[in-house]
Amino acid sequence: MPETHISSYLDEKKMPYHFCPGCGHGKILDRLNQTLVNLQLDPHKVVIITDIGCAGLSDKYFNTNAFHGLHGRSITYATGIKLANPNLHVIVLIGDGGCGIGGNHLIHAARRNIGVTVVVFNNFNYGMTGGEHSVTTPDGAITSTTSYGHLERPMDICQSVAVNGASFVARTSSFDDTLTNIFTQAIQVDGFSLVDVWELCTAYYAPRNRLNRRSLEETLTRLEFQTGILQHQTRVEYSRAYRNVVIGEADRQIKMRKPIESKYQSSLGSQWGGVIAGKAGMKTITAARIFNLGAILSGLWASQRNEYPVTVKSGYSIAEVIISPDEILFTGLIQPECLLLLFPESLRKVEPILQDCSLDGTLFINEALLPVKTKLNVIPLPMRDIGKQKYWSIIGLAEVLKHTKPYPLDAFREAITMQNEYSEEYLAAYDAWAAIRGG
Ligand SMILES: Cc1ncc(C[n+]2csc(CCOP(=O)(O)OP(=O)(O)O)c2C)c(N)n1
Ligand code: SF4
Ligand SMILES: [Mg+2]
Repeated sequence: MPETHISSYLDEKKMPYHFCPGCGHGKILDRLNQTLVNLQLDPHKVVIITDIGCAGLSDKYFNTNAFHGLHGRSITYATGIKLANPNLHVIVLIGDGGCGIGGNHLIHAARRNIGVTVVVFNNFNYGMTGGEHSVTTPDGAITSTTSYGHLERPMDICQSVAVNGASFVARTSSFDDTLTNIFTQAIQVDGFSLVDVWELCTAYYAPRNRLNRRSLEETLTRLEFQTGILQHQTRVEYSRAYRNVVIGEADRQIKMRKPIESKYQSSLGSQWGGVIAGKAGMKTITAARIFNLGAILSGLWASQRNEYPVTVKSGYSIAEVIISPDEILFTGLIQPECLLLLFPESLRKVEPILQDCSLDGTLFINEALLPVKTKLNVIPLPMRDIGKQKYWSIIGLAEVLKHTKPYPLDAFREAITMQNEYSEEYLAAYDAWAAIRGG
């Protein structure tokens, strides 16, 4: 509630409205203003979001927050604004044209039951651009694009949102004396609300189809489109539910997480990058994560970028890791110090690294893949002799650490124990490797 009574939410400097004489838009805005006056909403907490078209000119007349965007997208902006601050009263003013162009957004807003109010300025045509037909143009109607009579059935906006779960749905006309009351209920409902307001475009649709107040009501009857409050139900409102469930749970999980203490020392002086070229199902990405965890346990920063085909369970699997004594501000790996090549599935993908003459790195390679053409220093690894395929990524990284020493192997071993899954079998594989290869 504002501290002093607000007698109008309209900006007097902008008045009168710049609509054509008799256009229904002004009548609807008057009713909306009266609704805000009745409710005495804090103007700082009201956001009027307009779509495109003549209806889209409306927000500038109000002394509230406003947002004007692309045609058909007003409901997406409203959804974002309501999600950011559920305490706001978010009101969308949209034409029938916008409802066609952004029809899917209407349905999804209703399905989610996001707490925004949509007022449809339904004049059955694209007023602003010259009276073309829209999704609500009645069959038989003459418009600039349907000179011989419209052949399509008009979209029932109310039923479309009602069947998808809107909390409040009403249909009426701009001539309805109870419009303020309907708007009040729509704004007060805790959930998605929509009021479909039928009205006259006096420049195009009304003269072409001899539409006036009486024939507008006859059209409603002929089309068997019900009027009044069509749905009023209680459902959980989305923006509040999102705060409670998703943000609440995320906060809880973050608070539960223990920070990783650095217990080991690293002698790494500058950023170091490695590429692990594995195969789907062979835990390449898990092993890279463990490698990075070992780095963090050694006081380093770490980043990881994974790459695999859309068919995730077949083909190559590549992980790029960067570890550094300083914060990593760019996670792209341009010059890897090391390439660990374990499976033929990834060979083609790492070909550019193998062929790059400017690189002064080391290739740790499963010896079964030799020979390969490369300028890198090659260290062959007898993978078959030192462990099962499913542990090659872990064992291969242990070999890399043994030779390049960016941080101690003990940190890597501890990182293995910190995994929720696989830690026992990985540890057994690591210890068996250490016994054979002297880790
Ligand atoms: C994506 C996109 N397509 C087309 C247009 C052109 N355009 C501007 S206003 C308008 C018609 C608006 O009709 P409606 O939403 O019913 O509002 P009215 O003018 O009738 O109030 C169109 C098609 C646009 N701005 N953006
Ligand atoms: S063109 Fe139609 S919708 Fe636009 S202001 Fe004129 S009467 Fe209203
Ligand atoms: Mg229109």
